[in-house]
Amino acid sequence: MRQKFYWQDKPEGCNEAVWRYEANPILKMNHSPKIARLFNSATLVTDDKIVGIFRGDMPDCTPALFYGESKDGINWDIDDSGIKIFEKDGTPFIYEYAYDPRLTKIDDDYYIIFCADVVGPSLYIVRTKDFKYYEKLANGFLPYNRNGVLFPRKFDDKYLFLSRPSDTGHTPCGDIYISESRDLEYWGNHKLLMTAPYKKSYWQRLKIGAGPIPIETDDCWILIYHGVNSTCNGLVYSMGVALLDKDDPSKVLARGRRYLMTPETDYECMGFVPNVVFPCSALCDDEGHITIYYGSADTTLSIAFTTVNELKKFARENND
Ligand code: BMA
Repeated sequence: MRQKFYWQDKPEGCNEAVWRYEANPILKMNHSPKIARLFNSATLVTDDKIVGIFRGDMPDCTPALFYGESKDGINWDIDDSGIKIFEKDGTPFIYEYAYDPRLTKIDDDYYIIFCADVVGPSLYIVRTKDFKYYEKLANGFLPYNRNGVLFPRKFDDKYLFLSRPSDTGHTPCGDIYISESRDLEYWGNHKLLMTAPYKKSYWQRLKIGAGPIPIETDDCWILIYHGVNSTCNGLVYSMGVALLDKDDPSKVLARGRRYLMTPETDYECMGFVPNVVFPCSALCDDEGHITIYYGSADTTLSIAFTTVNELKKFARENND
């Protein structure tokens, strides 16, 4: 079925596998008096709308999570009161800040995975049925960890999860691990999936982290991820792609040595943290159209377009 979300054809003369929306960024600074910057955010298509969990930095610079809805994926109605999360016993989940959400649906439940600081940055999984009441599951992962991504279905009786163990600060290294669980609370059988550095591939030589929820295709999973390079002017965050085995995603079939996208435009190169493209979600329809949502320079939210075939071709052709 054709997409319900906004998607643009590849511009004539474009030789890239991913092309930016011409009117980026879609969400700009000071969206509301309560949200100064909206960037690394997660979206998902439901039956009648597109929903989003947004990372918004408040005017005191605290990162927090906000819920929003859209008809087209570009124009968003965002509730700036912020989502409130509860422990299973009904008491509030207390954290200092929360950021970089991912969003997926399994059966009738939506799951938000994000990093929050309770005793240092750690990953949490929250379940909601209606985007009104948010219940946190038991803490599945030890601190410190970031970039939690839950596969959108079970593999036999197991859920699969990607994460990037880290440290308390601007982690100087980081690899992607895959873990499994039968109940979304007890996680184990952790395996190393992908490392940084990788071959002669400088854009991803410092650290990497899973991006959007992986996209299932007829013969593999597409994993869009971010990779970081360290320069004398600070860190540069780019976007890349790998293909994982359809039945056993702990096997990497192909991984692009080139980046898919690196900061090039003003809104990616200038902002609170310059030189950052940070993907947290990708909408995909039955015809293979893909719209990637990515944070630009930790300041605004942007989108870029591609297709299932473009990403597979890119990963396979650059897998050297
Ligand atoms: C990472 C995360 C992201 C951020 C990126 C660039 O460590 O904190 O939220 O976009 O750094 O600042």
